[in-house]
Amino acid sequence: MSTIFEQRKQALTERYEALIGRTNEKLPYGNGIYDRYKYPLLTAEHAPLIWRYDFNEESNPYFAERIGVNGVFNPGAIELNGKFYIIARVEGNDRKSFFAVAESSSGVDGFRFWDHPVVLPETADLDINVYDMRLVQHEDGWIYGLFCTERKDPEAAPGDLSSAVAQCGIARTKDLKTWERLADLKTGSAQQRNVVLHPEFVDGKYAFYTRPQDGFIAAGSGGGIGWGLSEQIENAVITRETIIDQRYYHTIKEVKNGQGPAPIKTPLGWLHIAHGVRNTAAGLRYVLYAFLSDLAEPNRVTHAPGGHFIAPDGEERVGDVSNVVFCNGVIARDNGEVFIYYASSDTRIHVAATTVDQLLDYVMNTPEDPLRSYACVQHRIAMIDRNLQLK
Ligand code: M1P
Repeated sequence: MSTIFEQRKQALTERYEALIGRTNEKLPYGNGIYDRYKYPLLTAEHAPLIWRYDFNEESNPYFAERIGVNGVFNPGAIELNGKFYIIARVEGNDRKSFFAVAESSSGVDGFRFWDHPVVLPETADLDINVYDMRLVQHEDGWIYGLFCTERKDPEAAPGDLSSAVAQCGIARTKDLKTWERLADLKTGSAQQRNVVLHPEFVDGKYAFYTRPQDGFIAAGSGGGIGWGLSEQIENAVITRETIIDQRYYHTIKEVKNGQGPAPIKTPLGWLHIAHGVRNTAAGLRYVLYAFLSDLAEPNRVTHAPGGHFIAPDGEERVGDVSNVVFCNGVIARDNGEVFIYYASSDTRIHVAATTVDQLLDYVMNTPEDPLRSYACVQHRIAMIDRNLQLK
């Protein structure tokens, strides 16, 4: 007769292995721009059992979960030596996030976390929470991870336990295992989130996409996605920050926006995926949008399709922070395939598959947001009339 410990350990192990081994499949139809996959790639249930359960029967006779995982979301991504790696934001039941690497041979299923989460060195100003790492293979030879480091606001009034300061942390690695922490990015903005390193030098300098903001949540006077250069990456400083992708009234990015992963280099320009946020009676709604910028001047937007590119759909709509899709990881393969890794509702990770050709077609042929209902109708009627001629 086996013990409770043995029964539970065996049943949970079998369930875990079935989850990791599950084959994913493209959902039918798609929209001609990208294809979603049926199953999330990573969820809290994908966190290894050795992270959550004490495997010693004497100290854990019920095989009870000791250190729970609440969610796995907002992944950075990279392809190295033919393998696909996601660096996920893993949030414990205690609300603290950390980074962990999961590896797959296909990029669309079979993601398995390495045994140990990332040990991210700290600076003298200790991080309280870290999240949303953007992985960038930079032309200087390092893989950089830029992430949000959050600390309690030292200026907060007594009793205010919520005010926080977000800034951009920088770490680098060659193998995703050993990380060197550099000083946090310095800019003139009170807060920064969604900072991304451009993969190439621009005018011999390190180039950053930023998102200046006045408050921890509110962008305030922060007008959109910013851009700045730094002479060096160690003790990086941006002295001049300009807005390259502005927020607008009554658009999908009215309240705030932020660069997603580092942009993809194509012969026709840099392809960007970003998120836009608007307010609703049900709270903030996060969607993804895309745009193209100039090859020689990545800070000059050349094509800006109107509306969202990916919006929460089906189960994606619900989670810890509902009505959110967020992307900080993409893999553009040498054969033109693109895997977009995105999270839904601060809870789980999905993949959408497309190609550079499809993305270029999308950004170059989708009309810009004309900012008024009447003008939107004119766009649509023009297409309807062309189609009627072709029917
Ligand atoms: O909860 C939605 C997202 O909110 C923040 O993004 P932003 O700074 O653009 O508002 C981040 O905390 C992000 O992690 C989170 O998914």
